[in-house]
Amino acid sequence: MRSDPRTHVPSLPRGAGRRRRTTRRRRPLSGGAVALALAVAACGGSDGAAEPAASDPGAAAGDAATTADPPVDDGTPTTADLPVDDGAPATDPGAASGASTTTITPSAGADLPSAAPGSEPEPAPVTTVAGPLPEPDVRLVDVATFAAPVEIATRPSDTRLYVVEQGGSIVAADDESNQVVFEIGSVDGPGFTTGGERGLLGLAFHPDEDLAYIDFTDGDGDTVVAELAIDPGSGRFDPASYREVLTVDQPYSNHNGGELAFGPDGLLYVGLGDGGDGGDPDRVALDLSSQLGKILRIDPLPDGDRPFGVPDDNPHVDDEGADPTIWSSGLRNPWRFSFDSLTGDLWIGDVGQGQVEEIDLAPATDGAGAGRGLSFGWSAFEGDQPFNDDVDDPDHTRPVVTYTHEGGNCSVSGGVVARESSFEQLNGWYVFGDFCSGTVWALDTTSVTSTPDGPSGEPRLVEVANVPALAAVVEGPLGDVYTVSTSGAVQRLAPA
Ligand SMILES: [Ca+2]
Ligand SMILES: [Ca+2]
Repeated sequence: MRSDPRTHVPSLPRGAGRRRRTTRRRRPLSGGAVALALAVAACGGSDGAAEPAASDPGAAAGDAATTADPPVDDGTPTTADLPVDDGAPATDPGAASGASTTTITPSAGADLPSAAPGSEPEPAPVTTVAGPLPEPDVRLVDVATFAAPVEIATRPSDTRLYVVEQGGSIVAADDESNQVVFEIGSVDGPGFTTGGERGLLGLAFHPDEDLAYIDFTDGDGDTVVAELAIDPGSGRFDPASYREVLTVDQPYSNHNGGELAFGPDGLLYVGLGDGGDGGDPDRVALDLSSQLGKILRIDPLPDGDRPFGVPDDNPHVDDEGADPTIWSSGLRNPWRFSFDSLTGDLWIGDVGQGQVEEIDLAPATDGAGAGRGLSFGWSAFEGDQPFNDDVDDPDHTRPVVTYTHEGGNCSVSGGVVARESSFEQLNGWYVFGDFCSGTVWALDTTSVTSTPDGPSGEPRLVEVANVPALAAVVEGPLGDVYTVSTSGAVQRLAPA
């Protein structure tokens, strides 16, 4: 069913005042494919070691009974999708201390800008921060342990971390307290399914209203986005206020997306995977009549008698047969994405099939609009490699970073650009990682950009930490950056 585009979008005030908005103009850069594979020196895997631990169903160490069977990709045994609990301990003190530099080697056939001495340097992307950035020397500080945490959200005017537990709870935590503010079982809703890639997967707070939005898997295995009112003082969710905003049929148990994020425009972005199985069997990701394999953009407040509004500047509102909620397409499982709080750029970690993981960058224009109408290529392409040859997407936005499953990698967990961290050397770096290898990388955002002709610049990546079962890298309420492991640990990036 196609809902009608709304005729008017309220001009929503911006969120919390600490966010800065600046204008960044990008110099048009000539193309030049920058398809890079990361060869992580510390891992050095050269054989089948990248096989994910999905076949280790007993490994969910210490998780509460309601949470987290280790996710198993039920479609393709060779495919690892988030989250796969590899059973590793929540913390590895030895791994947390040493930063090392990631070696970047071009993949076969990569068309790289020349780095030969004396050659004309690649013009640096124009940003508000000059690069190259000083390299951060990272140590991980334990914050607290939770039951299969998969995400952290922040609430305007609240300095607590809102930790999302896959089994259905949300815990507001700070140095002095852990308070359960929501349990999915308290609502009169459509049921709940957890385990594997299902469960309570996403949370975002409205920038201007005392409302929270959750993304979870219902009793039928479908994706639901729902709204709950919050007590502004305690942050507790009111179960009686539960209201369903959006339901999306899920044909398979995996690839459910789960990210919810309010953009710089005050609208809600919803990440949805391609529905699951393996290889996008129904070819939905490039099909604009399907909400699967997309990032949607909605105004989650009721619009007349409709449960949400469709912004009239969504890219496909006038396209016959297209779903008007679609913002970006061609995604396999955009498990975690975020907006750069300084630039408005959209950064997506899109989980690969069996070979290649990718980070996508969609630049904003004057601080907004990042990703509008863009396709990211799946399933015509997996990362920088052709995939299904019966679909085509020649003009898709190519990833700025790719890495292979060598060395134990299996599934990218998208992260965040640090901008206001008290760890000042981290600011300007996009921090992300891999679920299986636990490798956490920082990407110097001044080293690369994305143009209509393709990515430009040579990604400068530093391996900064290791977090087994890494589900997310997020920005906390005061700007610091945290890692989230489904094994339980939430840790903060701090100077070594
Ligand atoms: Ca699914
Ligand atoms: Ca892609």
